[in-house]
Amino acid sequence: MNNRLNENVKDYSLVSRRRFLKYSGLLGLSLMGCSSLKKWKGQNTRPNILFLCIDDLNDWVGCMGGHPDAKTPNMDRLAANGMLFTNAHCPAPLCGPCRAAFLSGIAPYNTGVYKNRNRLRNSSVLENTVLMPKSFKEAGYYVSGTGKIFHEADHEPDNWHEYWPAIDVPNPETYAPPESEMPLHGMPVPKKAWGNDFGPIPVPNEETRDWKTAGWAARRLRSNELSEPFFLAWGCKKPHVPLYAPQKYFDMYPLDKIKMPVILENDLDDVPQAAREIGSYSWPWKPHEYFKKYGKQRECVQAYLACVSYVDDCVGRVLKGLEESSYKDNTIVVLVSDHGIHKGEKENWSKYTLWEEATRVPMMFSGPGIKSGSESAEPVNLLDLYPTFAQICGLKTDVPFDGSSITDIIANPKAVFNRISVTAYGPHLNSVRSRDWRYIRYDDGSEELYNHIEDPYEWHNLASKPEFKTIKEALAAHIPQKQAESSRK
Ligand SMILES: [Ca+2]
Ligand SMILES: [Ca+2]
Repeated sequence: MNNRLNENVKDYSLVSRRRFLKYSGLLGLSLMGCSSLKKWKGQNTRPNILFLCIDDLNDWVGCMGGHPDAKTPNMDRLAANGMLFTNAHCPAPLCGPCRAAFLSGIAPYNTGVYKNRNRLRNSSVLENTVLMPKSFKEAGYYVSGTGKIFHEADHEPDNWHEYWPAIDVPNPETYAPPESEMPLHGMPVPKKAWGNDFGPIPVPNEETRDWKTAGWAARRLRSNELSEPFFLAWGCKKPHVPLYAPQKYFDMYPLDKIKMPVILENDLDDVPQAAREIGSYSWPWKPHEYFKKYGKQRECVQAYLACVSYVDDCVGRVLKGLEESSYKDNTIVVLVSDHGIHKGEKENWSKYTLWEEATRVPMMFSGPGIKSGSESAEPVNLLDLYPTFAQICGLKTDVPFDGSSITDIIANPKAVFNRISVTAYGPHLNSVRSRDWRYIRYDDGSEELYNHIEDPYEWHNLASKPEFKTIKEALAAHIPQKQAESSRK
């Protein structure tokens, strides 16, 4: 243990140095221009990017081991054909701020976009920032998309050459149960809680949104009519609540056979009060109490797993389109989720927390120059996507990135780079993840510290133990001292 602590402390100084270079712009400059292109595995032409962005998918993906029952053969195959980042995290544990961050390359603590009510362009920092799709456009890529990439009203038509179903309509119609039948779960929750409904719906895939958008993406790829290089983005809305999916996906997970998440009784006993004031634990309608009272935990877990398998089928549909196209050998497929979600752990049934369940995301890269079956436990963040694309695809951007390219990890999956991932949920409300540790500091200064080697479920808060003072301070040093106020206007 002591060795590990010492090693970590020593290595943090290297990370700090890299962060300094990054902030000073030196690293950013070195990533740009044609010299980096030549380095991308000897490719003569710039690769296409097929970007698959899932909404609210946690680590309940077969290859990530988050849930032993999860059936996700398509995502598993994608990971097996490329590289899986097993320690990838979100910049913010909710849709809007996370997407604002990875689309701009700038972290919430620098933009002030912390909550879904913050519009991306209302941040004075992001007012004129060239966002990721636009940057591809400016670099000569053909840029198209469908589904949820930007968060709702943040969608910007001029970032794209083409969008489906329309340039200013990012999502097609989808089936929703009639109000008279809601909520499908049958608990007498207040109406404002119906958005968190779950249950099987009596329609085939063809009447659901993600199946439709996946079909468009697959057709577009299979048409062989996209001009190259291209950036094609598919934004998948499930497994975001409400957890509705066709019955056949529920049938894949018989209720009596589902394994429930591993939960420690009274897990919240050793966390600060501030931790109880975020996440669904803090919601007035107390979802956890409802689930306990009506015994619905198992059904909710089943519904989430059902939606995950539905999503996986949609992923498979898009990938089949690519495999049957002329682009399959020159396209890098990147799959991520915007953040994770709790399913009862720490009495939460939501995102909006700074624990592993909410911050950890699937991230996989597959395609030319990426070794099949490679895996890295290096902490990475969705903020690293834009700088990575900039390097691989030669995007000439001057965005002051808060992340950095992960091509060094792709080239050396087993190497240890001692990177750090920071997640933000408000000014001075941050979580830091290293390879082995998580440190959380709330805006009232209260703290949590978890040793992921010995305590992967973050059950035992070590923050108050004097013997961990050094490691705690080393992790805390990665939290930016200056943090933007909320940008909401
Ligand atoms: Ca989301
Ligand atoms: Ca605990």
